[in-house]
Amino acid sequence: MTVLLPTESPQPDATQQGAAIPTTNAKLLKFVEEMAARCTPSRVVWANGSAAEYDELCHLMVQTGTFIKLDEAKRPNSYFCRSDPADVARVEQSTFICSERRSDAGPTNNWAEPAEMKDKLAKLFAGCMKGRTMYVIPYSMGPIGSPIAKIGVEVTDSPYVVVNMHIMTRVGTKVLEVLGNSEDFVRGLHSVGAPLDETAADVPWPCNAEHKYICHFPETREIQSFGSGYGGNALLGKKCHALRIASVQARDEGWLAEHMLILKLTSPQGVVKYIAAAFPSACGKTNLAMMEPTLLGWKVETIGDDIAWMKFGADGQLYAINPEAGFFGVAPGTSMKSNPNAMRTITQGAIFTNCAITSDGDVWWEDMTKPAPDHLIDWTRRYWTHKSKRKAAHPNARFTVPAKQCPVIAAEWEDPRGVPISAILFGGRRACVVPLANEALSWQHGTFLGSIMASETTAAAAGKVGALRRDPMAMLPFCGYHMGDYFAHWLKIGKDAPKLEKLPRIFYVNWFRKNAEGKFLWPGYGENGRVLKWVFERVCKPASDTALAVKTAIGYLPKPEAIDRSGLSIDDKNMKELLKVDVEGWLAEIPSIKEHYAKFGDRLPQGLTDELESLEHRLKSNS
Ligand code: GTP
Ligand code: SPV
Ligand code: MN
Repeated sequence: MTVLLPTESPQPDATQQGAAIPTTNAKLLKFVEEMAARCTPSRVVWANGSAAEYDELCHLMVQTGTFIKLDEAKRPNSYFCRSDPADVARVEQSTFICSERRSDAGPTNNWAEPAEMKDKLAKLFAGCMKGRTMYVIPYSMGPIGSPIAKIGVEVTDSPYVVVNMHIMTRVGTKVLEVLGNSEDFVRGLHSVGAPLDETAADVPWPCNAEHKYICHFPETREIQSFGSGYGGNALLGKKCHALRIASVQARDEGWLAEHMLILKLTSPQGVVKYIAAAFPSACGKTNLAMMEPTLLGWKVETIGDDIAWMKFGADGQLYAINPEAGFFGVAPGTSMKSNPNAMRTITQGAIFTNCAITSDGDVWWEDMTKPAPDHLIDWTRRYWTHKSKRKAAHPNARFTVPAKQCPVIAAEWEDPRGVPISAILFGGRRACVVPLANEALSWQHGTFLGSIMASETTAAAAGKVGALRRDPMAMLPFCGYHMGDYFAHWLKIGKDAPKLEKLPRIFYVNWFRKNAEGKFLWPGYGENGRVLKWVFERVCKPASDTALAVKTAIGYLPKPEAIDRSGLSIDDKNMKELLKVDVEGWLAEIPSIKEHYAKFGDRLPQGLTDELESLEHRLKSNS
């Protein structure tokens, strides 16, 4: 860790602390100087990404009461942290795309004029780091030095952010070496927005209850985030950089930055296919990415669990990389039954935020074990017993853990060339209408299916949970530009594909179908391997092959016997329900799709209007 010149009370010779500024990059130095002058921290520290730095900051946070060290025998090198109850998730209503033109942010994003927003933010950031340390975090999204990696620098006053960025990205001096004097880096400014008076004691989770702003300036590749220390609001490499800013770069440069997991599927014969899947927040990406298929002989290994950057290779195939280095996964619901590989990943070296703690110094959350422990301290720091009516962990409680600790991380997960994608899955939480699995009729039809995706909202974002909303490609909160242009970009990727026959095939899946009593019809988790097997078998054959699927009004639906049910007790009635074309349900949905599409005005590509018309036509001639 490099400790440098305090901006207020000057220290005689910072370099005597062994602290040379680790870069001569003029643009970066200017950025850091300007941010320090604006935010007036008591000192500036350049993060070097070392294990010693990580330990030192964790230790510091134990001393300040932000972290609790978990029992070393139970969960080595792991920490527990509780946020302010007012700072528990992404805040979509406070997230802005400040493009030069309002129309470039589109109807699905909050927009503010960049200069006006910068003025407003300048007032909030002025002096906001008083009494705190400003950390400078140079990070790489993607393996350091790889041609597909992108560099960012996050300046923050939160040591919690520094240690989480250590896990989630590649941080440190090596990044600066690769950056050299290049001006090509994303500039991120983050503050919890809670200046410290000399007299006032700090709180365990400083944040700003009144003012939260997560702002993106796509044209100048800048991010300014104020007031929240939680997840995607504060770890700027993740949603802000790798999705909102990167999606704009991807549009300009002809690639895709997507909210997708990447998995490696190996058949009993040893044949490998790579699959990417876009599900909205808290809808099953981490679970699918590291699941253990119940079907004998099939294997899933993880490449990534949240974000995929995809580009065409010289061979005409779409290749995907995971730009992240860790998982920031939903804790509640994670158990040896639902996601054993996640449980094995977090046995050590992890940070847990907003879970409950046990009396013997370990963490707990809903469904981790059954029954629940008799008593706990819950995420709100209150005594909790299994009779308490409230949840012990916040529904958006998360673990942060290095990807390399995952026992099923694929050997090639850091291959800078990425992995060739054979199938793209879209999916969400839909209690009805959408079948268990369905293959798009074409790339354009697949883009259509992605564009009309709907899902029930979850605790990953502040606001109502369980409300059905359209979340195109699971990118509603993450697309950095006009969603109509984003659809057009997807269609263009399909049209410009160097080799059409090598384009990934597109599927729509739904693990969340419910019966009249509100119970899930499909067992999910490891049983989803049965659907992956069908996807695998489909992509091994041309789409028109009718051995495993029947062409219907909504796409290529699995034939009932095509989903392997060996060893699974699910009755025929449920299976029929899961695999039916719900003509009435789809017809009833058409007006809402039209309403959704109307928002995009003349920026909705014709190809999608055509698809909607054809769907309506096919459904009507079917019924
Ligand atoms: P983000 O990190 O927010 O982007 O979420 P994610 O898409 O990675 O979600 P994750 O895999 O963490 O899943 C969140 C919750 O979805 C889990 O805790 C489960 O409760 C539920 N879930 C995941 N897979 C399944 C499934 O196959 N069936 C059912 N019924 N629920 C599932
Ligand atoms: C999501 O909400 O999709 C997440 C968590 O992956 S956060 O990093 O907070 O965005
Ligand atoms: Mn996510």
